[in-house]
Amino acid sequence: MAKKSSSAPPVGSHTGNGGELHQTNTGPGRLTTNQGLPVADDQNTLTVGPRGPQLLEDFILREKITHFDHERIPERVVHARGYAAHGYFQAYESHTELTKAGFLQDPSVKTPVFCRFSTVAGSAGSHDTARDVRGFSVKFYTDEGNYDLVGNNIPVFFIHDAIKFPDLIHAVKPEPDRGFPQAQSAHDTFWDYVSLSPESMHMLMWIMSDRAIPRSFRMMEGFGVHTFRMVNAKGESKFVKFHWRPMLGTFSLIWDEAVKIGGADPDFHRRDLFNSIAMKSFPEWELSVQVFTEDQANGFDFDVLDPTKLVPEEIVPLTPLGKMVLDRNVDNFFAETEQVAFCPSHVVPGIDFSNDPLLQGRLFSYLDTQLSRLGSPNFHQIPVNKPKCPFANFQRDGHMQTEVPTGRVANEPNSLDNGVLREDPAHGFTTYPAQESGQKLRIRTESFADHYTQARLFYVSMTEPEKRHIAGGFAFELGKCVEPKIRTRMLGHLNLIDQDLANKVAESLGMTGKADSIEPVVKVREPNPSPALSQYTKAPNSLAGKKIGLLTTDGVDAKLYKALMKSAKAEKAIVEVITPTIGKIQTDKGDEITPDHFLSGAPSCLFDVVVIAPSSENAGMLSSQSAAVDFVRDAFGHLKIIGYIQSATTLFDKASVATDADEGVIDVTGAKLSQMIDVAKRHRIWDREPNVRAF
Ligand code: HDE
Repeated sequence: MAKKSSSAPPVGSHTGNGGELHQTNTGPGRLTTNQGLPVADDQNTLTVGPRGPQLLEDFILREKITHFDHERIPERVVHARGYAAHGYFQAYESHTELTKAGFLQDPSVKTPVFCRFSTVAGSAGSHDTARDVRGFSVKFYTDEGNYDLVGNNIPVFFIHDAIKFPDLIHAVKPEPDRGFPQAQSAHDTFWDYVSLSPESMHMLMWIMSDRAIPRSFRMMEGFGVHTFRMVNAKGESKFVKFHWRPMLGTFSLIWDEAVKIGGADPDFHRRDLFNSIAMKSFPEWELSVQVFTEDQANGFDFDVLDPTKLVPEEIVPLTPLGKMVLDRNVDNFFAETEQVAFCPSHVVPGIDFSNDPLLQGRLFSYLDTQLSRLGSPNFHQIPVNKPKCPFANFQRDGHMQTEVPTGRVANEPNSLDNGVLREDPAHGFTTYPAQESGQKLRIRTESFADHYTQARLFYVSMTEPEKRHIAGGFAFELGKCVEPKIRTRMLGHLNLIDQDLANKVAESLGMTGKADSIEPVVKVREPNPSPALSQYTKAPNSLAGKKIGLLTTDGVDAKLYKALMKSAKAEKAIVEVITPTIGKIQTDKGDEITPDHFLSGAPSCLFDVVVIAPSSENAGMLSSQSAAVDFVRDAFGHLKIIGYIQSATTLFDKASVATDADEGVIDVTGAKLSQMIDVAKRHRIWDREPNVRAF
């Protein structure tokens, strides 16, 4: 007889902290088949003799492999890569005048939410830091049913009309003949399409800006994009635009840094969200609306139904509604993050739509795509999608029906079930009775025709570093286009947006004077800058939520280490220790430290601020490591605040970074550490940029 290998230890029943979202297991410790049969051996298939053929009879093997073979479902056609968490929303006060939506009435009520962030173009396995718009979807499990606010981190969109969406997405996805590039807009089909669609110009400015490479989901704004309606109990309606503002402030990566993070940690954003919540440093966002009447909207010099336009906050300021806190990681990525189904048509009484043609198209698309993605019209029964309030109707059957509806009747009206389920005209959803009339037309309204003024508005509202990055973004992406005609066409559009921007991009491409001449349909107007559009104008001076990387060695100065930990904690930041090897190190006082990373796996792009502090005995060894040299050089190139102690100077020499290069390179010996912490709150040394990246 062949000797049997030992079976894996029994698996206990899994109970996560979610309470309701986990699979049912049998008794503790017992592994079974899906039919509940206890499994005696889960490691060896049934064979004839010890080396003989496998038997078809082995139903345990077949059940396990068959289930595995069908584990994957289609990924989302857009927003395939995402990460999510649970939390709650709480209104600051009652907003009765504005809306009758129940979850905005009572400040003592915490409405559970599920929030998913995503990139758009890449597939589920792509990297987090691609240049892309980020999805920002929130499902509010309200007492009146689920409300889904399915937004993005950019307040405008590429196109006016839903009928163009498949073309836009086909253009940005990998080119169909060759199947690349993955998760990138920097290729011919994308730029060819958008350069032939002038309505994309405003969104392109945002996509080429720092907004498209956020530092963290926790430091990212969100927008409903379209104009929506809010309706109060008196039936009065106002238009609204939704805004989410992160309490930590809005911050971004530097492009070169984003590219390097893509290799060093493709899960950078999801790891960041997961770890923050696990450490109980819960991310928060304020939900606000811009509220305006139809009359006000008629007075604007753009059409509020046009999703390529925003309403400047200088014209309509934000009204804060409440706060969202994400305080619980998912128990199971597939069951929750992957299977969640958001849908812009999931509204509650008090929230309604506008005639934005992009929004109207979305109202159809989401349910439709979810039918094929989740495989059945019963996907609302999946725990993460299920309303937390009671729900009941006479919809029946279908694939994967998991409920057992009882009773003889599945129709209404009926007189057989004592009228249990009936409509509720007093509380049910009623559509706002907007007055509509007109011919049926397939045309583009002239009120959407100005494609350049708000693109210019965005550019002129930026700070100098933000402007530089936009120019750099265009130059990088157009430089990746093979067809020169795409570049000359785009330069023609940029000439209409801003001459200086167009010149910078043309110069970077070596194509000065090569722009196409493009005639706008309507004259480009000179907008008043909107400082609210610049993320760095309103960024807080703060280290909260950020990460300091301490590159050190055995024998690290215990005093410095402790002082750094203490200062970081006081600023709500964290310190992670990086050493050339991952084993424990000792301070000069003999205390043990377990490093968080070993050097070759943790380049400086993973940290917001770095401190280089080897012991004097090990400084030579550290400076002989190319990863350490790159660590310092990249931190400087990425405009980071760099702290150092004297023993690090050889390493700085090797990295060609002068220790007195600028105010961001700081000796942190003794009391000078607090000076570094203060400077680090500024996030980057923007003035360094022209010295490290000539434009
Ligand atoms: Fe989406 N979008 N979209 N979109 N969208 C989807 O629905 C679609 C648009 C957004 O985390 C899909 O379930 C059309 C704007 C987010 O699960 C699909 C149009 C905005 C997510 C779909 C748009 C968004 C999606 C793919 C043009 C910002 C991820 C998978 C009319 C306001 C949701 C799915 C999640 C997902 C269609 C444009 C946001 C195919 C047709 C504008 C955040 O239904």
